[in-house]
Amino acid sequence: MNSLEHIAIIMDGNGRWAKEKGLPRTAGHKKGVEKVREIAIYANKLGIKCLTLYAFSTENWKRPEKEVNYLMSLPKVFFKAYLKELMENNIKVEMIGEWSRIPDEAKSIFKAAIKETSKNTGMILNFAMNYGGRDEIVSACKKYAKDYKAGKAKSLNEETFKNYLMTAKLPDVDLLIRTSNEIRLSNFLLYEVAYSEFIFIDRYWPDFSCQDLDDCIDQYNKRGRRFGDVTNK
Ligand code: V0D
Repeated sequence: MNSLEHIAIIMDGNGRWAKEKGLPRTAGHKKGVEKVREIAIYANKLGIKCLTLYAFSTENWKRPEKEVNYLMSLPKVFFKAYLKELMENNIKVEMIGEWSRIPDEAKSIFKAAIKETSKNTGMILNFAMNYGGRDEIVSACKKYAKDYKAGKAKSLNEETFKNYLMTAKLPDVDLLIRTSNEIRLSNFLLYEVAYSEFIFIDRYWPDFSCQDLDDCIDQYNKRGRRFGDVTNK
């Protein structure tokens, strides 16, 4: 069986879920938050080391201001409702993305949650917030150039470059799941998914279940990952 340390999920379909039910989009997002809790607790119980969730992309700023504001209120809703449970489950919260544009209130809530859970040793629940894969790579290049200029840089190769990415300390992504039947990467973890398995599931994120996660993991385990090598690692 292939080891499965890091799962990344593009949580798509909240708007469509709501529309089909005749509800406002915000109702879909709210349901989506509850789903984040359910899946995170379950993944931690399964022994997954890291779960990266695409919460807000650099593209999402183009949405109507009201929706953006609502989305930015969700981290607070999430932590208010579930921080205690995250602590009880030994889950550690982390974040990747470009912090600068995040509203101050949301930013201070993240910081508090990251700090409060920093000593937990269970699963890393990693939120991608105002994250873009190309932006991450360009930022890494800039950081490297700065180190190079200061004479602090090691020679550049795939391994040393990884250290400049926001995911430097995280294991490689083994499995990437996208819900809602969209077959695109949408600028999510570009460098990190070089050898990942991809699963696109026809299920809106609010309807995604622990059983669905089990099914994805079963599928992952059935696929022999070979890294271009003939031996099955
Ligand atoms: C809406 C589906 C949790 C996707 C899930 C700011 C769209 C629910 C968070 C969250 C969102 C983020 C950071 C954090 C704690 C919780 C979240 C956003 C959207 C965008 F530290 N759900 N969630 N953030 N949705």
